[in-house]
Amino acid sequence: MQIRDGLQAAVIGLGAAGLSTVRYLVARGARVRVSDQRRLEQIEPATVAWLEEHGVSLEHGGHTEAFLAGAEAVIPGPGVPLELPVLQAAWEQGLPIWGELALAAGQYRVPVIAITGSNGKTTVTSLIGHLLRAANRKPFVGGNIGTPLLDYFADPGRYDSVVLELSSFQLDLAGSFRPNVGLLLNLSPDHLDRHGSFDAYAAAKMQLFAHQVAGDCAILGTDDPLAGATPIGKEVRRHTFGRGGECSARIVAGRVELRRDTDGAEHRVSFDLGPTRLHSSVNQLNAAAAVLAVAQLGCEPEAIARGLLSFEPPPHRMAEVATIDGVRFIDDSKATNIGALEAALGGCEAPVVLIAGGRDKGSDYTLLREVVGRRVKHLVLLGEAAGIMRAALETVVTTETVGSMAEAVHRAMAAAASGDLVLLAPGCASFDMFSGYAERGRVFAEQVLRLGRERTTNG
Ligand code: UMA
Ligand code: ADP
Repeated sequence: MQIRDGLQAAVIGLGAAGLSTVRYLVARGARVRVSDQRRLEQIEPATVAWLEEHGVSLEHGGHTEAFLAGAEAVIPGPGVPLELPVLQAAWEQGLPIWGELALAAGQYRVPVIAITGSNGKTTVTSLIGHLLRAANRKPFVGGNIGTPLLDYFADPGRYDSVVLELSSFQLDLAGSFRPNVGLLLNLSPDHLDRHGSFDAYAAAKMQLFAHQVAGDCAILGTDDPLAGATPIGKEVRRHTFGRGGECSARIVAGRVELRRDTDGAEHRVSFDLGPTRLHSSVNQLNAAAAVLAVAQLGCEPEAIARGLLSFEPPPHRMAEVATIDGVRFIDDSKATNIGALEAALGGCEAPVVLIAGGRDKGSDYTLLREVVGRRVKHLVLLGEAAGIMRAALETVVTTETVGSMAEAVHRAMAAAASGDLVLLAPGCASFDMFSGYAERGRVFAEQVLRLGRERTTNG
């Protein structure tokens, strides 16, 4: 959207996205104020100095209704809960509430690929960025993956394409944003604590396609029936990926087969994932999705094949840590919802001792009964959700609850036999015990390596 010079804009939340929003608005001549729940001494002094220098007033230590006086629009950061009293007051006053995507809508002059889904977003976003670079393109890669999406506008001349990972929080307030290529990987329950219901969460994800027009492209993962059934505009090109025979990018025997039209003739190009680091069952899907997306931007098969070979998946996603006395330890700390946990177990061939639990996000763990009953020989639970997970799953598997990651690793090893897997796939957020999923994965790996050393010394 076009920002009017002098627009009175009220930004709520001064995290990475909030600060980027403030910079974006200031650069367009808006009169900006920002409010954050943190106390002044908790905010970076350099940020405070920048705000002062640019005439941005700062409310700290909480949000008041007075903050809204004279405001013409309110822009909350993606992690700011919409039921916050100050946002409720803004609704009641009839003020427009925009997310970052609503601000960015209509402003891009280069093709935009936007990726959403419950699981695989970060892997696919970084893979698409990597494949574009392998084809000598200059993509901006940002959004939920880490670099705020409005940062692109600070220096747009550096990029010839934009690749955005989008969360349901961002899509909830997306206004008329429309990607040239929208990609929905899958849909399973997540963030129900924020959205209230699965339907509301799924509706936010589907916003990705709400404003697409003729010539745009929607890419859907059809192995997931819900994602595959996403409604899209009549004129929008629909492409699919998955294991079904009709898919535009289909997975057959560890390869991605891409359907291409050259001069009106259809043929298939095949990419072997065997020699890449994308051979796990979920990463095969991710590779198919990414290949299909970059093909829409005209990337040639040779460049795609080169990019697939050199791609390193991001850490803490089904990462091998060590093998101790024949037991393989795998870190899938990023499995923070039940969909990712289910996918992780679905891809395991050996018997699994599972370490799970953490901070609950409103999930229904009984949905895991079938896959846990089939794949898990013992369940070690930790964190705040241990009690509800045990109640949901103890009829299908033996469980025990522990108080630390060190204990979890020791107990898991005691329950495992040579040839088994010990899998950390929590199915929950990490914030009850760790600063994030990365710290949780790092502590797990440290404990596994320590166990390995103990065994060597004693053995
Ligand atoms: N704050 C308030 N009042 C509130 C709540 C928060 O003032 O009621 C303030 C906090 O004090 C803090 C700031 O808001 O200063 C935090 O803002 P934020 O939660 O919007 O987070 P950012 O630091 O701006 O990071 C956001 C995304 N965070 C969320 O969506 C929760 C990051 O995704 C994203 O990488 C970043 O923008 C850049 O685009 C993280 C995430 O956890 C990785 N995403 C969720 C997920 O992947 O599951 C959706
Ligand atoms: P997101 O950004 O959506 O959280 P990530 O790429 O960070 O996705 O992966 C998150 C979790 O989901 C990890 O546990 C990973 O092993 C799992 N995962 C990755 N791709 C998929 C997929 N296509 N389907 C299901 N689970 C996946």
